Order: sequence, then C-alpha cells, then structure tokens
Amino acid sequence: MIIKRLMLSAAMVAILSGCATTSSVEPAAPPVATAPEAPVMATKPTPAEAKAFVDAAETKLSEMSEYAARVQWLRATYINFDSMWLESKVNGEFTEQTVKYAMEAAKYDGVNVDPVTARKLKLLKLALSLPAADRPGAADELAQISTRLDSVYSTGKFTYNAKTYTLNDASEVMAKSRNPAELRAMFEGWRTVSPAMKADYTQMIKLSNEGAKGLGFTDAGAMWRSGYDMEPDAFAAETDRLWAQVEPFYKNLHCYVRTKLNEKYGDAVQPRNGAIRADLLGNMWAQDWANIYDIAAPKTGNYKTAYNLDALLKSKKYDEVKMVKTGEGFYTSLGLAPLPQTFWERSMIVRPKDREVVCHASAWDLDNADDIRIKMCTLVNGEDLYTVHHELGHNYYQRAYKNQPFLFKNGANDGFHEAIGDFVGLSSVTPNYLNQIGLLDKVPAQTGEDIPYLLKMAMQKIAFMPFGLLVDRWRWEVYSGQITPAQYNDRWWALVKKYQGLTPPGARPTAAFDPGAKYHVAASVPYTRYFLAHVYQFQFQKAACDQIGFKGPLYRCSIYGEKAVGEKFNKMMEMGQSKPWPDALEAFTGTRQTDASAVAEYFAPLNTWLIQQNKGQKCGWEV
Ligand code: X8Z
Ligand code: ZN
Repeated sequence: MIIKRLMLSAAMVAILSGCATTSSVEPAAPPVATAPEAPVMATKPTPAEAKAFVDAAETKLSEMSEYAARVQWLRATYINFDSMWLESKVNGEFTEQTVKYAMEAAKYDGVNVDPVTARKLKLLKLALSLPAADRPGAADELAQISTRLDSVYSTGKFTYNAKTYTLNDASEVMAKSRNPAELRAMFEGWRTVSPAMKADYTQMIKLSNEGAKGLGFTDAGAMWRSGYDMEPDAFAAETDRLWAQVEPFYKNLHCYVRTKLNEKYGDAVQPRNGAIRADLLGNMWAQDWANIYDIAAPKTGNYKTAYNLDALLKSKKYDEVKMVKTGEGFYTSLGLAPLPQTFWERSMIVRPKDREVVCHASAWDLDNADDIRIKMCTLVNGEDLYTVHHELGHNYYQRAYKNQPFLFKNGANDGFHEAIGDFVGLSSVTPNYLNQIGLLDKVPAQTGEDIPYLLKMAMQKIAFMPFGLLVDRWRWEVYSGQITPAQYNDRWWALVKKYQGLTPPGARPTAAFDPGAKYHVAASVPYTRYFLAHVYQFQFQKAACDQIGFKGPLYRCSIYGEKAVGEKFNKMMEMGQSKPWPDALEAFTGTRQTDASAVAEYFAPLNTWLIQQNKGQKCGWEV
C-alpha cells in the first residue's frame, strides 16, 4: 500500500502499516457492521458477492496506493509546505477509503467464503496502522497530524556551542566522542526537538483510538497486536516468553559493559552498580552499542581485536553507491535478480544538501511491482553498510511477492519484513565474506579470537532487544489509556530502566516528551517488529547453515553464493502475506514456533565468557 510497500515512511503510516502489515485474526469484537437489520434487506450476502467486494476493493486500493506512494516519496525527499499539504490530502483520502472498506468487510462476517477471500476480508480490517473514525474530517485531521509529526522530527535541529546540529550530526558525535559533557549535550539537545510534538501526538492517539474502536478493536494498540494470526493477548504473552529467553544474557552483557564504562569514566560519571548512563553507549537511544566497542574490547588475554569495518571501507575507498552495489552483490550471489535500472536512477542514497528530507532509512515499492527504491542519508561506515543490507532485504521481499494479489503484498508478518535483510546482514559481516570481497585481507584464526567478534555483534543485536520491546510496551499503555499524557515521559524512562537498565544523564524537564525523539514514535511505525526480527533472523541463520551443512559455529557461517539457500528463501518470500506466518516460517525453517534458542546458540561462547568476566560484580539494577 502505500503503506505496506513503503517500508518505512511516515505518511504511509497513515495508511497501511509502515514496514509491513501483517496477517490477522478477527477483531476482538465484531466491527460496527452496517449489516442491515431491516426486514426488507435481511438476505445474507452470498460468497460470490463477498468475493466481488474484495476484488473491487483490491483494485481500487491498489490504484490509490501507487498515487499515494508517489506523493509520499516526494514529501519524504523534499519536505516543504506543499509536499506536506499534498501528502496529508492523499493519505487522508486513502485512510477514509480503507476505513469504508474495512467497515463494509464486516457485512460478510459469517458468510461461507473461500479461504482466500476470508483472509483478505480479515486483512482489510487490519490494513491501517493509524485508522480513522468513519466520520467527515477525521481521516483528514489524522493525516495532517501524522505528516506534521514526521516532518517536525525529520527537520529537527538544535544548537550547542554556537553550532547547529541535525540528528545525523548529533549521532556522529554520540558515536565518536568520549567526553561525557559533550555526550550529554547531544543527548539532551536532540530531545529539545520533541516537546513541540506532544500536543499533536496526544490528539493523534485520540483519533486513531476512535478509528480502531469503530473497527471493533478495544484500542489501536490492540489492533496492532492483532496482526499476528493469534489473539492480541496471546501475542503479548509470546513477546514476554521470547524476552525471558534472552534476558539473562542481556543482563550479563549489561554488567560487563557497565564495568568497562566505570573503568573508563570513573564513579562520578558511571557508577559500578545500578543502571548505565544512556548517553555513554554510542547511540542516541542506546539501542545499539557497537560504536563503543573500543571501550568494551577485551584488553587482557591474547585476543586480537575485532576488525574495524569503518576503517576498512575508508581504506578501500568505498563511497555510498559502492556500498549499495556491495549489498546488491550479496543478494545476486544467492541467485536473486539484480536491482532494476530505475532503482539506481530514483533512489535517494545520499542526503541532498539543498533541501529537507526524511533521513531515517527506508525501502519503498512505488508501483506494487518493479519501482523499488531505498531512501537513506548513507554515511561510509560499517553501521550503514549493515543498514544497506537491511533495506535491500525489504526491496527483495517486495519484489518476491509482487505477483501476489494486492492484499497479500506484504510480509508474512511485519517482523519477517524486518528480518530478511538482517539475516543476510549476519553473513555480510563475517570475516570470510569480507575477505572474499576483498575488504578484509586476512581471516582471523578461529579459536580464541572470536570473543571480540561476538562481543561486537552482541553489542549490536542483544543490546537492541530490550529497546525493541519497550517502545511498543509504552505505546500499548498509551493507547489503552493506562497512562495519561502527564505520565508519558516518566513512564517512558521507567520502561527504559526496567528493560534496558539505563538512566538519563540528568533529570528530565517537566515538558520533555522523550519518546517523540525516536523516529518510529513520531512516525507511528509499530516497533515490536524489530524485536521479532531479532529472533527470526537467527532462526533463519540456523536453518540456512543447516541446509548447506555448515560445520563450524553459527556465527562464522556465511551464505554468500549459496544459490540453494536463495531459492528456498525466495520461495518463502514469494508467499507474501497469503498464508498465516507460521506457514512461512515452516517453509524456510521447518518449524512453526518463534524461538530464541538460535540466538543463544549463536552467542553461546560469549555468554560463557561474560559470566567469567563478571565474577565478583554485583550484576543487575533496581527497577
Ligand atoms: O528503522 C529501522 C530501519 C528501517 S525499517 C533502518 N530500524 C530500527 C531503528 O532504526 O530503530 C532497523 C533497526 C531498528
Ligand atoms: Zn526495516
């Protein structure tokens, strides 16, 4: 949809879901059916009428989605008054039309339709991540607010020591600086952008809840949780179960990194016990700690350090386009077709100097077929090389399911959409692969030298998982009304403390709206998808490495050049959203269960090592 195909644009939010809409269960309560009770009209619709309705809705939404996607692309790559005006208008129209179809779909509840039509009727009801009420003006107001929120975020700037910082500028300082005062200034400076969003955000919650209720859900958070082919409560319990599998390992990593930060900065900056100061971890939201790997790297023992991809890319003179070509090369090595010429002509790979854009990386499918693109403000570094693989995963998924009918053109669930490129990314950072493509001169010997590699990976993958969980834990509470706007900020930090074990560098001002300083909150892109993807990608890795009969440790396995893996993987991707997600998982991995034991297997040697390192420390923190 606009939506689903724009893997991550703000506006699309207004429409379908950002990175991937998912499959479905029946809403908790029947939608407000317009099914007539009047005796004259009481005849039940026939299965043929249901199918005709779905066909017509698909045709209309498909047409509208291409138009909307092109307007959204313009707004995201050229933010100004007019592009915002146009985007709000088109998103409002798309939402209004989709809501009408979703309401109408309820007329066919109880009709004995074929399974494909039944699934499409369910998906229609779940298509929007920001549903509007079916009353004049509601969709338009919601669309205006969501375009504004995304644009305020994307154009946000602050001043420090007489210099103006964008989010990109501040993120670079957070990655490289080791000066606590400067880190704190970047952390707090960026968060001066979001208080201005709070009134809009609060109104957006109200409007989308009204829309979700109209469709029969208890609130919009419950609607989001309904996209996983199971009851919303069962889905929430699933995420708890998965987190419980990973949490002990996260706590070991937290404990080790805290010790290293204490050694580096001293008690006054980072105490030996309790929560970690969130601005010391190398990332604006402390969701990825790989940028401070140098602080955490083992200094004793005969470990060689992990390779430094930033330095390798620079020394081999990579530019932004070469990074994307490199990503494409991985996918074609799996037997997948090269990207179309239009990808290279129409993508935005570098930040334009002369205009405002949405820099947050995203992958798009403009015409539901071949006009796929990425939009990134790429920097030549290891983190962005990984992001390139991530974004191309979305594009390859979109292309694989392009022959599905419109309502099935999406990921098996939104976590699958996020996991494709991450799975490929796991191979793309292995020393073997980097050596094969000439970036790394020498592959380190295996035994004893892998702790640095695994530590760096864990600082990226494991450090992310509690953050991946808490963003929507917070939003679910916001949507259900469990917390009021006055409690928004304190509750955010309570969840950061509970899940991540982090604390802000100083007291937060009363006006602060720190959740809005994260793109997906400002842009209403559901976030549990990334938590799920961090589980799925390791399940995919295990299945693929078993398929090729790889004998070494899971983290050393690269699927580069493995065409049989590519073929099987593409078969799963071609299914799109046509079947419940366990069918897709089974097609590639042979199992129907989401399970974090492949995460544990991948990192097992590191966990043992961390436990050893942490001896004598008082790990954990008080909530
Ligand atoms: O938003 C993204 C991608 C686009 S779907 C760049 N990610 C999350 C984030 O940046 O917060 C990838 C990892 C998590
Ligand atoms: Zn993504």
